[in-house]
Amino acid sequence: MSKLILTAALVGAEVTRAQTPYIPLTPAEIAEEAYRCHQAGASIVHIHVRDKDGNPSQDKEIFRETLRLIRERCDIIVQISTGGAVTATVEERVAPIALRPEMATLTTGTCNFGDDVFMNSPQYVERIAKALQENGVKPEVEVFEVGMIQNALNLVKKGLLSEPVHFDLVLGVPGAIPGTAKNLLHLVESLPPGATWTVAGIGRAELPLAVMAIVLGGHVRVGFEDNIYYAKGVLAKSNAELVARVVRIARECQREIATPDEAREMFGICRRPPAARHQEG
Ligand code: KMH
Ligand code: ZN
Repeated sequence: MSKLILTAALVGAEVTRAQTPYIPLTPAEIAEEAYRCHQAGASIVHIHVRDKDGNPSQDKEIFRETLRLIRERCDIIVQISTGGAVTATVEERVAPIALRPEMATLTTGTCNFGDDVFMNSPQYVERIAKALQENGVKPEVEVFEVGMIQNALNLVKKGLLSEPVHFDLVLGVPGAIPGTAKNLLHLVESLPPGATWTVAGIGRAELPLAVMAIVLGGHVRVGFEDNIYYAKGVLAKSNAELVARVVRIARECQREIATPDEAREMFGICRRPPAARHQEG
């Protein structure tokens, strides 16, 4: 089995300080949290950013500053969100891709998202896929429903997405595919040959689905974007606590943890020289 790639989804667009005082919101807080997760064993951080009032933002300059501060602290792979918040326009969502991060997300279909709709029309998806391709950014395809896998394969046919495709299977968002073991198996069995996959279980689904991914040969995402609790009623004090627990379980299962460079190699990410990283756009 390949080494386990751990992603920490540090902040998201929805979680507030009222829900957890431990959520990092400013570029400096996000960079510090990225460093802690790197030390705990994560090789990728998935990041959103917030404005000065703590509201979700796709502002390229806030992303630029956050990327710079993370890069000062450690060599973790930074994966930016092109999903943003449900209120973001497609142009806002595309904007930070010009910074040419090593990775970014690409959701390949529309779904309900709590009381809202996470809009990813074919036109939106193609717009984002093209921007990723033009900027040489490795996509992580976010799958909230099984049909989104086929939509990704249609992008491959159109030449807008390169194989092998890397998927993030997101289970447990209210309004989309529920976070059950059976659903994870169905999604994994629906992937094309050669694909790699990570699982992101939302809320209480985070831990059991992470354990399944460890033994099935997938990869794991944890973090406050998906789940703010360490145990029932007990808030995690840092994203790094959630990362460290998965590292301990994986080691007990004899699954080694990938370093950022090993993850780059597994995902075919061309390592950009430090000076060239995040300087574009
Ligand atoms: N905040 C969600 C509406 C992504 O990062 O690409 C979308 C999301 C997916 O978080
Ligand atoms: Zn996200």
